[in-house]
Amino acid sequence: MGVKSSARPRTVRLAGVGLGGVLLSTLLAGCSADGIGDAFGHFGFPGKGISLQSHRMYDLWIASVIAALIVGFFVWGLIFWCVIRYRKRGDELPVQTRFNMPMEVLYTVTPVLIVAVLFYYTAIVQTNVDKLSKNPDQVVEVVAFKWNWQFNYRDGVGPQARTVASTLGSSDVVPLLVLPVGEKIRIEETSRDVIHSFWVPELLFKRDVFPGNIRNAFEVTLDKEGRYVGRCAELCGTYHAFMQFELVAVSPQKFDQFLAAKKAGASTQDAMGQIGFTGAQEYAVTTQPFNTRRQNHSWNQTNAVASGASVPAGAGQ
Ligand SMILES: [Cu+2]
Repeated sequence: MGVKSSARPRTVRLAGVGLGGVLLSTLLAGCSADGIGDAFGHFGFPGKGISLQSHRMYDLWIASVIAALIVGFFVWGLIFWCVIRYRKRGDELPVQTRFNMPMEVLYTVTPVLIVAVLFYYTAIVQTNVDKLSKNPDQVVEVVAFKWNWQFNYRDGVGPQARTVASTLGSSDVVPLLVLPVGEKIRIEETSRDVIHSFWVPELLFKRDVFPGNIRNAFEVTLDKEGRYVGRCAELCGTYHAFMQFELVAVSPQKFDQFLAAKKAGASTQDAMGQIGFTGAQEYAVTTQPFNTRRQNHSWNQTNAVASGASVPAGAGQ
């Protein structure tokens, strides 16, 4: 009797799992995640990203959310169906279906399958994003320090390569990282003091910058010109929040001109001027230098004293 009454839900569940699996595989296999993401505000991501690598991560994210929603709607549906179908009708004890082995196996196997599928696609995307090519088109060494950035354009890969041009950030000028679209760019990271983290939200990617011998490297191929804010994403001290930079993605022709100007001794702002950015455009447009001078109103103590004075007697500390 117990087996008979549980037969229908099990069939429904099996059918649902099968359907979910097919949908999940189709979506993760790369059918149009873009359109769905657009329609639902990218499900929390800042957008599709500006590099080939970020598009892969974006597709994985959208497909994973959709897979989760499919499972979610299925489970919510079953819950509401049970609540209504099996609501209390009298004092008689309902049919007990515990120790139903097929059910128990299904409960165990289904989540394992879902995790395995998600793991499989995550591993593929991660391998792709972490892949380093033998001969990148550009190599940039990112040097982080308290509390700014230096970008060194290099003539090869590894610590033995030479720096051919450099941009150093200061408290007055936000450093610009000018890079070409459509080329394989290797970023090599090193820090002068503590651990920082290189983060351009639009790349949908960040990577820690370590001091010492650890030289983290990754590659991006940008596919959208524009200007994008970059930040330090690892709490590194008092002025951590001031560690901003700007990624300027330009055409390869403009990049070559920019680099030639830098090699000839031009400042980054002058070199920006030579490739068509004038006036305020020579400087960062997505962020601005912070005021590094501490002032009275930026100290919490001032407020603490003011509010402390208004605490009624006996209200405690
Ligand atoms: Cu930092």
